[in-house]
Amino acid sequence: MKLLQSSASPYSAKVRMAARYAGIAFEAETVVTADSPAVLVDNNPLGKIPTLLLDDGRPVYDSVAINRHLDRISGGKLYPKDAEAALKTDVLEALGDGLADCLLAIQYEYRTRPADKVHQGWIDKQWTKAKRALALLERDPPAFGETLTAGDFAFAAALGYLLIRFEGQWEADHPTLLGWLDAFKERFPAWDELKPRT
Ligand SMILES: N[C@@H](CCC(=O)N[C@@H](CS)C(=O)NCC(=O)O)C(=O)O
Repeated sequence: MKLLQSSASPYSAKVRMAARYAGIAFEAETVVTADSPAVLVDNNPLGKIPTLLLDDGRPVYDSVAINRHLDRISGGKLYPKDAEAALKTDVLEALGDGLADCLLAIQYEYRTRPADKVHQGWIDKQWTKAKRALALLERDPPAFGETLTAGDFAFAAALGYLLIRFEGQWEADHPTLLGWLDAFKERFPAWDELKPRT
């Protein structure tokens, strides 16, 4: 299998970590989405990463579909079977991915518009959403189960993205989240290798 991905992408980091945890090997190909390379857009019309190419050539996207696939081929290593635990995992994955969506929207606003066209109101709105998510998680951090889940990887990946792209803007107000990340790293020593990086 080949994963089209990038080092900084939080959804790519989520999938990289989940695959490692589930014991599934893949070849990683770094793509620049802004260039719309053929290998990406011919396989995913949305031109987004991560996109997983199966050995038979079929593409799988988005990151939730990839994680679900990894879960099935690993015999259920990423999503709990118990209904209550599965519900918590799904919502945590959605919150981690949704937090990343807000952060990406801010980055794209700066990256894709000329400086005089950057819409500060849009940026503020996305940052407000991100801060609400962080405040909720700071008050009520996700409890670790006996094993890590797709939810834990999504949340860790979003925090990793915050660390590289929003450094100094959130850490002081969220000591519990930094503590959660430390506890995650203890449970997942490959964090330093697979986390979002610039
Ligand atoms: N919901 C998608 C989001 C993927 C996504 O937005 N990835 C970004 C990179 S982190 C991307 O490909 N951006 C390029 C674009 O939107 O054109 C997922 O979970 O995989």
